[in-house]
Amino acid sequence: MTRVLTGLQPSGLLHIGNYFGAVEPMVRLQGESEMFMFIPDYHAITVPQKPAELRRNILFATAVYLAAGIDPKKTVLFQQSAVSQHTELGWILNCIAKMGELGRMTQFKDKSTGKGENVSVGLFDYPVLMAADILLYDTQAVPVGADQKQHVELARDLAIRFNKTFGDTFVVPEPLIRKEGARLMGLDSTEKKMSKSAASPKNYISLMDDAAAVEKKIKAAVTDSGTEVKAGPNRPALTNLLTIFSLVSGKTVAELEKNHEGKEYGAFKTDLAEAVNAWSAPLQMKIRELLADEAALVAVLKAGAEKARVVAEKKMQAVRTKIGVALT
Ligand code: ATP
Ligand code: LTN
Repeated sequence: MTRVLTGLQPSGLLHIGNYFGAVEPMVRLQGESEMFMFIPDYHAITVPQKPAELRRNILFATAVYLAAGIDPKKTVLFQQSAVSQHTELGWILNCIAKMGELGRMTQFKDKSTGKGENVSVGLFDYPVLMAADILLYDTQAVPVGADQKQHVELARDLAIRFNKTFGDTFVVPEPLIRKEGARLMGLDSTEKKMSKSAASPKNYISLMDDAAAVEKKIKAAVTDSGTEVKAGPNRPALTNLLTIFSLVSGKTVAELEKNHEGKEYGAFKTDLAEAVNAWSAPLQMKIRELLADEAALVAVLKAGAEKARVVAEKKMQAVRTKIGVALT
């Protein structure tokens, strides 16, 4: 069975790009793979967080995964900070990672631009902790959106480097990036991906947006010149909207184009907003139900951490021996 692992930062807001890029692929793989899904709360603190909010966001993320269909009997679901082997391996990998390779990470460049020296060391070091998350579990496949490919490649490089230096220890992981929907673009721009840290909320559709907000955002979304509801290489805006439509409705882009032949952008957008809302309403209801029982969410994470710890500690024992710090 393939070992699969992913995590999404608990930032309080999840948009449909996050959902289709990383959550839904996990749900689909359940049952046919060995699944690990965790909440990278120590990644979240690479930028300042208010403690009470972070706590709430960890519980929210847990509720979203469960509502999406992650089954704790089939997926080991846990909090990163509850398994201290992540930070322990992170430190060791820090000692083989190079400043140069981390400096080339585009996410770091994007997030640090304009901030001068005033960014945390953690933000720079973020991908090394991510490599530790992946390598601890002998992960073979990492479902992520296209933007995280470079980070998974760093995890590969570090695994190969460690194995060469100290002997075979880590499985070399592969990113698992879906064909359609691995990089949903912002609604307000065809140049930038949908992103929770976008300047305007018009950039994204949050999983928790109500029907009116979704309609407003979709109505305001940029379109391509012309009037046809058609995807194509020179039609980035309609391609993006049709991709979203296809993801939420399960219909193919070709089918959707056919259904909207001769219709104007306005009517298409109304249909799209309806489809998004029909998809998100039951999900939102489940999320709210789950959030109402905080103790149950905490119990799920606790049970998951116990299982994860066993796997992670076994790997760490091998690592400590290989590098020479284990004395007995
Ligand atoms: P930020 O923009 O603040 O960095 P984000 O929206 O990119 O946040 P992350 O928490 O970095 O979200 O990503 C969580 C997961 O969602 C990752 O696997 C990432 O690749 C995926 N993802 C993020 N944005 C998109 C997108 N626009 N389309 C598809 N997948 C995405
Ligand atoms: N960097 C990822 C979150 C993340 C992750 C991981 C994803 C942290 N550790 C391990 C996959 C595997 C992001 O979504 N921004």
